[in-house]
Amino acid sequence: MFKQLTAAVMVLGTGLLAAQAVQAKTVHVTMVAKEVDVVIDNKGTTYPAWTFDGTIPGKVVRVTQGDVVDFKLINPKTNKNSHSIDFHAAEVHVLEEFAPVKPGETKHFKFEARRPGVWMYHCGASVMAQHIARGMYGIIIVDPKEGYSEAFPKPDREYVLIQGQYFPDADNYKAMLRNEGSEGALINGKLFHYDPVHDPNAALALVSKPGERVRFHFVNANINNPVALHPIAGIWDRVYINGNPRNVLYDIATYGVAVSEAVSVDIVSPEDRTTANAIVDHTMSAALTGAITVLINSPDADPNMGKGDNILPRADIKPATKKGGGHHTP
Ligand SMILES: [Cu+2]
Repeated sequence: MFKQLTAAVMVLGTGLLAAQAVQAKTVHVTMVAKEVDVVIDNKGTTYPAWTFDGTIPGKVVRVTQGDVVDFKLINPKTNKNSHSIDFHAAEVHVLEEFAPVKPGETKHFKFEARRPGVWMYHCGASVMAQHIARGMYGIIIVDPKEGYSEAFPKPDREYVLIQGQYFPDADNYKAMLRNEGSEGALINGKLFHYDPVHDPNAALALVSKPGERVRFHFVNANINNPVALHPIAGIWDRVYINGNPRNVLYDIATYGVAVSEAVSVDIVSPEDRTTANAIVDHTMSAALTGAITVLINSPDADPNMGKGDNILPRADIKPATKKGGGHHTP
């Protein structure tokens, strides 16, 4: 009897916990616009970037569907330019919440993340092409309030990959608008960031164990070019358009990602052997200038990679003493 009661109480307790887990909350997010030099490749080439919080891309914002994002953008008076933020997950007023913020000013607004999925955020200040090309973009993940399900299984690991176009001539926005002068593809802010095969200076590759489900949250932050997202030596087990569990496709070789689109794609490697994939933008002009990411599926995979706060690994490369363009091909 006592055992049954205890079990009943435990079930009740679990139910309460589950109910609490989906209760909407307010998530406070602050970003500081920073016009700073950042390292743009694995050998330490620096670039005069415009950023959220000093990195390309900005930090991962992660909330649950129904949460209110209480957002603050600080534009320090030491900056030269106005900046703004445009969350694709927000349904607001483009001329109010998303308005440019002058140096020395702060913008504060709230929005409810009503719809689940993965969404780009970016600066929309003029000239927008330049603000995005120089690095002001990131991802907001809105986890579905229902949680995981058969249609949307819990992944064993997750990685964020954000692709951008690299324009070494950072001031030449006219060239950017003509789509001229782009000399590489950035993945999470660096050329060949996770590709030790094509870049001997690359310190990082992404990892999983054989048979694990790895979910990539991918954002096309190019200013002009679509992306042909393909896992070489693998197949996307599922593609969730815009990261929404209801928008599922199966068994896809290449998924076309429009400019500003975000997508979640799953890969499940064979259980019985070590494999490796090259996650590429199959557009050759992008792949061969930086958009290749190596995923190694082996039993000795670091158990911490692709989990918790480690879904957007950043190689910590010291700036090289000599400045210059970072153009190189494998
Ligand atoms: Cu900006």
